[in-house]
Amino acid sequence: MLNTLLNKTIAILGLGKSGMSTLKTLKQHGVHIIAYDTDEVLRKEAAAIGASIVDLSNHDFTDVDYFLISPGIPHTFPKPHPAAERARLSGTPIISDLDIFVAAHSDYKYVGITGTNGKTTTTALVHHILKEAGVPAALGGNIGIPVFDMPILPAGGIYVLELSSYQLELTPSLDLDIAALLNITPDHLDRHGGMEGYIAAKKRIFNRATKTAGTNIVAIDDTPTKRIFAELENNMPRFKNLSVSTKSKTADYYVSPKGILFIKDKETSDLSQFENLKGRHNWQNMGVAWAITSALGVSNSIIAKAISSFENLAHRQQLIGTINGIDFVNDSKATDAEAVLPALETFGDIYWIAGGRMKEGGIKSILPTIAKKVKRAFLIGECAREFHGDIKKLVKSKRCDKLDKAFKKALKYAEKDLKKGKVAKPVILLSPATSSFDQYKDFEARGAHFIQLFDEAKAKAEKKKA
Ligand code: UMA
Repeated sequence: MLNTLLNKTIAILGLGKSGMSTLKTLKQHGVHIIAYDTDEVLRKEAAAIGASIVDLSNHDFTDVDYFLISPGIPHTFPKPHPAAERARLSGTPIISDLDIFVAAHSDYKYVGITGTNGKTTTTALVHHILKEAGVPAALGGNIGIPVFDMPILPAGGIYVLELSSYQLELTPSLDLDIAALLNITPDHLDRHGGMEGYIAAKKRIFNRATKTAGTNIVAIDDTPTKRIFAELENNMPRFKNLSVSTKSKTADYYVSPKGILFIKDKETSDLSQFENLKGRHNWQNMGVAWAITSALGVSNSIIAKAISSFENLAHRQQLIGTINGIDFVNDSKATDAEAVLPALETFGDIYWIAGGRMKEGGIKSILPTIAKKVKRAFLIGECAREFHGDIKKLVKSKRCDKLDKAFKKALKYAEKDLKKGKVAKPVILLSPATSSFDQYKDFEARGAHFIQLFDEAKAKAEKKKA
């Protein structure tokens, strides 16, 4: 329990969502906290809650029992934050909010879900299915809900956690009942010293602090996850190891090219019926969510019913509305090329808004799909010039710098093409293939801006009609 921390000193670096939430909870339990953030407003807020404000970059950590670092601040690659170096020198464990939470609430069941793409949808879906099945459950982690903001559940409750590679590196106390991995493609490589480091971080989801039994679920549709599943079968024979696949018929959960889910070869459900979770990538998400909730004892009929009532999440292929026959889809969460593919594959006649701060590899790996599916591209942010260079011979492309301009131009061209009968059902899709940090606080702020522009355009169109 948190009382064991009563006479300890915890240093918190980064007072964003997770740091501030931890600070508030620990202060309520009388823990001594020293804290720092480069943002002065956050420092003042923390001081008002009772933290001692100390610049941790210059701190001698010998008086600190645990060093809690925000997941976005590097502690190893590309270069450790000076405070992380100091903590390491003095032997202070470097941990996350999750590590304190799970150690302090060890009586509950935990489900953890990771993967490069789809983890937010799958985590929210698992939580929704459990709720519909009448199981007390709470949702948190990388999904945007810091673990200390989750409610304390009644006995028998299940915490469903979305876990990022950053968090997995900082949570040695993790002791999941069910650990699930969706997919691994290159992402955050600078933070993990390359692909092998990234794979190693993802693999940590299967480490258990104490448990000697449980369930591991792996979607085996890419090379790294296939390799990891083989390792689990060899090294963790006392655990139940289940595979999910949209490619391999021998997987425990196999989804056929038509979307039929077979569980251990038995036809169980037609996943293509779920209009709220369109696209093949969602078959993988549903397959994994099905395997998790089934392992927790939920019946197939309740799972199917719950999936049909699931509301898809904001910023992930979120249909925000229609103006004069043109659909607007906010996919701001698609922060790398791999994450953009599902949206490009799902929609037709795409007027694509992309760009921002480029990730490793840019969009080179998806050029054939861009050429096939995009009618026109409108490029924004730091990498607009580079993306334009990549695609200008394949599709009509314009550099727009800011989202406002890209939105206006996309709408203008979609209206014109629709009027001329060049397209039947245009979709203006924000699916950036980049991080947002060159122009926005995060992908949510970028998506919110897109929605605001839509609301303004919709009001204008309605006024014109009236
Ligand atoms: N800061 C410093 N010094 C520095 C650098 C940063 O003080 O040198 C401060 C910043 O001013 C800021 C804080 O540290 O106040 C950074 O906060 P953060 O963004 O690292 O962390 P939180 O706001 O606590 O959000 C984190 C996750 N952020 C990251 O992993 C980058 C959120 O995931 C998560 O939802 C939240 O905890 C709740 O658990 C977001 C994310 O982008 C969605 N995740 C990545 C992803 O999905 O790809 C991994």
